[in-house]
Amino acid sequence: MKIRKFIDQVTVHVRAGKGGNGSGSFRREACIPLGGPDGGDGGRGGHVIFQGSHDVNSLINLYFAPQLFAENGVAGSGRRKYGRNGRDLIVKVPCGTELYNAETGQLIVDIVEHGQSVTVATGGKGGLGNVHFKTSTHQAPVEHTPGVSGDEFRVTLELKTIADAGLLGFPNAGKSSLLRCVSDAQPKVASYPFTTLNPIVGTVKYDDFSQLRVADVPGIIEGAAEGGGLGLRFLKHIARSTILVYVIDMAGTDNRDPWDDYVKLRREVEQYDASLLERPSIVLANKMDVDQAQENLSRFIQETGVTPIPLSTLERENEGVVRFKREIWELLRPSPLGSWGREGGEGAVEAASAAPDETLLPPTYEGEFIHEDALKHASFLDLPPKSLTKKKRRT
Ligand SMILES: Nc1nc2c(ncn2[C@@H]2O[C@H](COP(=O)(O)OP(=O)(O)OP(=O)(O)O)[C@@H](O)[C@H]2O)c(=O)[nH]1
Ligand SMILES: [Mg+2]
Repeated sequence: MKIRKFIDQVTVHVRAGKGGNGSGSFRREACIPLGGPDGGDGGRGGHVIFQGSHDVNSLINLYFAPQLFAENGVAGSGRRKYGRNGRDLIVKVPCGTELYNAETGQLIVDIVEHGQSVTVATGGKGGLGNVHFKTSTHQAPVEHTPGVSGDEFRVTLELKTIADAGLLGFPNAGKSSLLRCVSDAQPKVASYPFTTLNPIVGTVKYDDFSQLRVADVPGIIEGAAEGGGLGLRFLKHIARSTILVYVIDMAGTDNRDPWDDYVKLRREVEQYDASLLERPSIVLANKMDVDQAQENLSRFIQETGVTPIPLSTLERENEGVVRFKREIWELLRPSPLGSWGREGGEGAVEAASAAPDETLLPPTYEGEFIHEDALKHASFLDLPPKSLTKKKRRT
């Protein structure tokens, strides 16, 4: 049986909750004649909220449960009691999900950040109870209004992986092998084409604690733009990458010409989106451990005028692999983790060695006084110097 594990496009039915009805009730109590109207309002219907989350990496949950209905508001009741609002439905989606209106094809929102919340369908307003219709000349109103329906429509979600660098190449070029070398990700590697069927993102870690995300997507073949192989479906996962990395099999496995591969790859990318060719790119000559590769590399440079980084993914500490890691770092300059909001761009190494900016450091005890009595009961605390503690004033 074929099991689907990765879904990057799905259409769901979104329905916000209906508002609760207003109540048409009258106060009835012993010794209170003519109690008057006391019907409360209905509660608001629940919203349908989409929220970006690092904890999910596929739209598979929505594929199997595409009906996203928020709770209806509760009706109002006597004694002027308001109905409860319907509970909001929060739908977690991976960062990089675009939401479109399925009927009009219009982009609703692009969710790119963890925690980013967007109310896509608003719950209907609750109805009014009969207390609102009381006037001096109309003292026993029976009028009350029903709750309004919430928004309801179909939404198409499209996931476009967010990574700093995207690996592009023909099947068997060694993209997954490279990702295994530079990151902790463990994509499957085998000598048959289309080993990788889903995009996989790996995190490359550096000594200064900075990180970069590299995406491996299924191989692209000639004619992918017309739907060949796995088509261009997966190029959208590369489209958000800041850097494009062309992985070329320099050994010319299966009688392929590496220089042709490079031209064809660029052509397919151009057919998908010509603006992608203007992105910064790196060309890698893989499988340089094979005898034929050196000869092919000279011809590659001659034919294309591009000098790629020669590497072999058979060893993790290969010179070319290390150079590739350094090059993507140089191009992107990620900021080291834990730098209290310091932005990238200045260069992580310089940033780490530079004198710390006072405003960016975490708060200290300075200027804060802790009462002596409080300290006696808090022996487990990492106590500040005595001078910072304040003596109890005796009166
Ligand atoms: N000799 C040699 N073989 C390599 C090298 N890198 C990868 N291979 C082999 O090439 C074959 C394909 O490697 P993969 O990493 O699966 O290639 P891929 O580009 O991810 O392929 P798809 O997922 O099918 O698109 C495997 O048999 C690897 O062992 C290398 O540097 N030298
Ligand atoms: Mg692969």
